[in-house]
Amino acid sequence: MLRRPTDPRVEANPERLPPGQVLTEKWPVLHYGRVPTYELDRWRLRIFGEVARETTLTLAEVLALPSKEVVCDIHCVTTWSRFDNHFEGVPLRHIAELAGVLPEAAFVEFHCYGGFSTSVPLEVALAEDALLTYRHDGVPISQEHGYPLRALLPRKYFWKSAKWLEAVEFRAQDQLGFWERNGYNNSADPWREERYW
Ligand SMILES: Nc1nc2c(c(=O)[nH]1)N[C@H]1C(S)=C(S)[C@@H](COP(=O)(O)O)O[C@H]1N2
Ligand SMILES: [Mo]
Repeated sequence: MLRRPTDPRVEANPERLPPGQVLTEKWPVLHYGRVPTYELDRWRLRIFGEVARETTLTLAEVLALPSKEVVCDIHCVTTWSRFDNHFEGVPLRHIAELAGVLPEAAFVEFHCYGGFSTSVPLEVALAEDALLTYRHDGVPISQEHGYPLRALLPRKYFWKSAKWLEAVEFRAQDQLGFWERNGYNNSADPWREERYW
């Protein structure tokens, strides 16, 4: 991670880099536990909880859903930020509509390979830039970055962007996730430096 105080994008707009963050060009790989290798014909995405229609999708079905591109900056709690990421995927809004999210739902919990989980308030998941993403900068999300599907919640520190997603649960009450139980701030707003408890 190189400190680049002279990066033209930061010079042009110093506010763009949240407090305490350092710009990086590379995309570091960070997670707890090992990287899964899925047999893709067995991978499923399950959508459940406070919904009218519990739904299970194959990868082909996920890829066939309406998609959009989000260009965003990502901010990791370990202080690296990476600008201008092009992500493509299904808006979480669309997933909520598909399953018929109920009025009781107020949080979304992401369940991943190996028991990893994280959560956000419903309004964060329904924001325009919140995706289930399968492409980054024009290529499929790589194995170590969450293939075949990960969450993208660019308004939050990047640990909320769960890799190797297996289920999306709409919940009435919040449920602390893996990092949140281990000292990370559940709100995770990079602009307010909500890093740890
Ligand atoms: N399934 C899973 N997703 C995860 C994690 C993890 O341990 N398991 N770590 C989070 C953390 S702490 C970070 S910083 C980002 C890193 O994403 P990257 O490796 O694509 O940069 O993934 C997040 N998503
Ligand atoms: Mo992280």
